[in-house]
Formats: sequence, C-alpha cells, structure tokens
Amino acid sequence: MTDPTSTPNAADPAADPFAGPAVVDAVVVGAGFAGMYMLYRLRERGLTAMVFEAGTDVGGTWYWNRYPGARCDVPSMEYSYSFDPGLEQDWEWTELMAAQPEILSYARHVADRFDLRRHITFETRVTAAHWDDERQRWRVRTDAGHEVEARWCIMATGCLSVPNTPDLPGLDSFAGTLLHTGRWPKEEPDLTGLRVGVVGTGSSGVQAIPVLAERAGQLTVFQRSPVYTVPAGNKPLRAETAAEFKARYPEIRERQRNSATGFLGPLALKESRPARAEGEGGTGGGASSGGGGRKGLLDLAPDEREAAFDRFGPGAYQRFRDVYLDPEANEVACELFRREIRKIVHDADTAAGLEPREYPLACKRPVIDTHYYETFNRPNVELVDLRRSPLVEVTPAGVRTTDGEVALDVLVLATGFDAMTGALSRIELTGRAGRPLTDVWADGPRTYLGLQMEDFPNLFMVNGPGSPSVLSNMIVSIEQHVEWIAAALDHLAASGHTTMEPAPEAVEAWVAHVNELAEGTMYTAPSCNSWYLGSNIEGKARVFMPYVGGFGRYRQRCTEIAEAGYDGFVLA
Ligand code: NA7
Repeated sequence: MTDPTSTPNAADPAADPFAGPAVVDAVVVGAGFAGMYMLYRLRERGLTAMVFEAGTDVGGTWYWNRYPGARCDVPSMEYSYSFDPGLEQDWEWTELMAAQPEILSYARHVADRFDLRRHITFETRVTAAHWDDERQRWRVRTDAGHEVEARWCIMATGCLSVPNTPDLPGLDSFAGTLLHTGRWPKEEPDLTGLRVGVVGTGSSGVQAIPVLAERAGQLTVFQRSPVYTVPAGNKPLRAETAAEFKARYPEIRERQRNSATGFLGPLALKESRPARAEGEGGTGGGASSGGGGRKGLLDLAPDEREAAFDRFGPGAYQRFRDVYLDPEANEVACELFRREIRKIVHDADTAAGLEPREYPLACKRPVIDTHYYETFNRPNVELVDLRRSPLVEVTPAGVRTTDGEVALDVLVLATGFDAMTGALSRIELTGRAGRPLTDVWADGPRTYLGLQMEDFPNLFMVNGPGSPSVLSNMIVSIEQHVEWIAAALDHLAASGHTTMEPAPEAVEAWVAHVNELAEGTMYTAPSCNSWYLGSNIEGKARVFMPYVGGFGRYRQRCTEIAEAGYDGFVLA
C-alpha cells in the first residue's frame, strides 16, 4: 500500500548528506528489533523509508550491552520474531535463554535475510526532529548532516538505550579503565590478574559479577541497594523442546499475544489454558501476573510458607499474589527471601550485606541470575556495602568509601539507564508550534496508548511509555506496536487522511488510567525507587511509566480502538 501523497525518494540520501533535504515517506529512528521490523512493514507497503542507527550494526540493546554475562531473561523460543514462519523454523537457539552474542547474531541474520541494511544508515544519530505544520511533514536532522523530510516519524529508540553515568565525585580523575555495561567495548578487555570494581547490582551487575569474578584477579562489588534475584535456571536447549515449539508455534504465539506478559515460560509446552490465566512466565510480570490468582502467602501457616521457600527457592514469592499487593505479605516473603541468601552465602557479614531491607520485593524489575550469591563465597570477591560505608569519591587509584580506599585497575559502572524517556528527551524534538517534548513531558511522559502524543502528529513510538513494553516480552510487544502502526497507515491511506494524532482528552484519560493501575502495587510503594519510576535519575519526574494492566488486555484495547475507527485519535 502506498501513501498517495508520498514523494518517492529518487536519490540515495545517505550518499550525499549535504545535497538538500531528502524526502521519504518515513524516517525510523533506531535499528534494534523494533526499527528493523518497522522497516520491513513499511517497505512491504511500498513506502520509502530511511532508518538511522547510532551503532555500526543492527541489534539495539543487544548491540550495545555486550558485557560479560549479558543474557536475555525470557526464553529465546519466545523472545524471537513471529512474523515470518520460515525464520521461526530455520533459526536454531542453543540455550533456553540465549546470551548476548547469540541474540546479536539473530538480529544480524534477520537484517541479512530480509535485506534490511540497504535502508539503514549506520553510525548516525538523529539529533533533531521538528514538525513542519505548513508542509505537514517531519524534518529530521542527524549528526552526520542529513536533512530528511518525512510524512511519518517512527521512534524505535528503545526503552533502555541511554546509559546512566552517575555523577560520582572524582569519576573523571580515575586513571584506570572505566567501563559501562551498557557501552561495553567490542574488543573484550583482558582482566586477567586485574583489580576490578563494579558499581551497581541491578540486572546488568548481577549478570556481569559472576563472570567478572572468574576473569579478574580481584573483584570488589560496591553495592548501594542489594538486589532480590532468583536463579535463572538457564540450560542448553534440548532439540526435542525446540522441535515441539516449532511444531506448535502458531498456537504458542497466539497464547503469547493474549497473555499478561507476552510469554508463557514453562507453560508454553503445556496444554493450553484459558488465556486470562496465562502470562506468569517468570520474570517480567509483577502485579499484572504475579501468582496467577492462587492462594496468598498469608493464607499459609508459617511452616507452610517456609516449606514453599525450601521447595521452590527464593523465587517462591512469585507464586503468591498478595506479595505483589499487600505490604504485610511482602515483608513475610522478604524475610524468607533473606533466609535463602543466608543459606547460600557462607560469611555471615557478607550475607547480611546482601540482604535487601529498604524496599519491597516486586518493586524493581525482577532480576534472575546464574550463581550470583555463590560468587560471594569466592576468595577473590569482596562486597562493599555502601549502606554501611558510603562512597566518598573516585580517586585516580580506585574508589574511596568512608572505610578507606580500594585500589582498582578497572572500574565497571553497571548503573543502568535513563529508561523509557531518555532517548526521546535527548533528541531536539518539537511538535506543533515548536512545542518541545521536554516541556510536554516535564511532569512525566504523556501519551495515548504509549503510541502517540498530542501535538506531535504522525510521530509514533514503538514501546513508548504508557504501553506494557518493559513489563512484557519486548519482541511480542514490538510486533504488536509495529503491526498496529502499519495498519493505521493503511487506514489513513485508504481513507484519504494524511495526519493522525491523539485528542488531548484521550491522552489525559490514558495517563490517568496508567497511573491508576499502578497505584497500590509494590511498583509505586513509597519506599520503592526504580527506573520504572524514573527515580534512578536525578531531577526526573517520579511517575510509573509502563502500563501494568497486562499485555493481552492492552493489545485487546488497541485492537478495539482501531476497529472503532481509531477512537481517541484525530485523523485529518
Ligand atoms: P538498574 O536496574 O537501574 O541498576 C543500576 C544499579 O546501579 C543499581 O544497583 C543502582 O543502585 C546502582 N547505582 C546507580 N547509581 C548509583 C550510584 N550513584 N552509586 C551506587 N550505585 C548506583 O540497571 P541495570 O543496567 O542493571 O538493569 C536495567 C535493565 O536492563 C534491567 O532491569 C533489565 O530490564 C535489563 P540503586 O538500586 O539505585 O540504589
């Protein structure tokens, strides 16, 4: 389907960026899984498109996050595209949850298989996008000097793509090697015999620490907030399991699309259950899926609670819905969780240092690990509990806390991201009447369905704030958004409309709905600080950003809105 008002792009604008504005139907920002699939769907419609990507290759998150131990926390048979049955059948995953190099290879394979690279301009960052109300077009600029005019602008910029480098005093003075997990060098640094420090114990730190401990001479973990992490249970993927998935993919994909988290986990190969009960896949769920409506932890006698943790380990809490909603049940689960840490970690002082106490379970994104707590039993690993001895400064020689200086050759920041809004707020993005996005979002992101914003016509976000995104299987959510956007473009072309944006009252109602759903969950508990809330970034508005009502329900709502003639959107 071709946009009747479009101007085909005659020349290759990448060839001579200074030849004046190129004109395409769509600019896509980012060539991760979202950008690649968006390009595929745009081209399928005969639309001209340019994709800009800052990296030298496709892959997005999996291109940048190549730190040791980086791995997906959703099973790969599910964390993969469903749009092409041939791709589904041909690709072979080697592990239950693939490591970063394998996922990057998959992304590269997709780019080659569908010949996507010729419309992607690499090593180029979009710096500005301005809506030109007169021409009804976006004017997009890059750091390589491109100027492109496009009817549609699609932000496939990722939820976790802007690394957070905290303002640690003296950081610039460090004389050793400074690394960030989210910008790990392509050439793996040789850490043999070196003194390595890690700041940060979120998902990235928890994945990196056991591997760094094996490679480094000495590893010191500087921990501000202990993590609640449960064993990933990763293992090689059995050929029979992969074959069964492949045989049953159509049914499994359909169930994913109706589930709360967009993945089924251990339920995937079990007989189909009613859609509403699914979605307790293991890691991404939280309040939307936690416990699947079974018994509460407080319904059990104390010895039964202990027995549950004895049997299922620290992840036992995920089986009880009240842990996600009731502070009392949550604290009972936290105490049982701490007991699990004490069982694994030999040194009592270190175990106490690893016990989370200041915030509830299920407040931050669930973390899964491979031998994280066991790593602290190694003779070359030391925990520095910054709650007891706060970090004073980074020095040329290492890190100084109130307890003294730790000498380091390498300092690894595993300090996370300016999540969900970070990438868009770094682009000079203006809508109608030059209205800057940073003003519109000053008090937190405002979107309709996480897909569009008022006063930013024809600009779409893939997995934007206000959609399930990070609370779901990202690839399933990406496919849903891309397909919804593609269908909207078809509808506009067929109905002779050229612009689309949400009505202010639809945005208002959606923002209120997203906030209301998150209220009363552990995600927004007063003691909770998380990147979901933006509270890991100084000065960022404290607002819960993803949609917590479940992926299946969200998808249903998006479909109904489209079927009702794009209810809440203004088509002009
Ligand atoms: P996270 O989950 O945001 O974790 C960042 C970690 O860094 C966390 O432990 C922070 O402690 C710590 N941090 C941040 N700033 C500081 C300072 N200034 N001093 C000490 N410690 C600090 O990021 P990840 O990269 O691990 O994971 C992000 C997502 O990527 C993850 O959820 C998966 O979806 C994949 P804090 O908790 O703020 O006290």
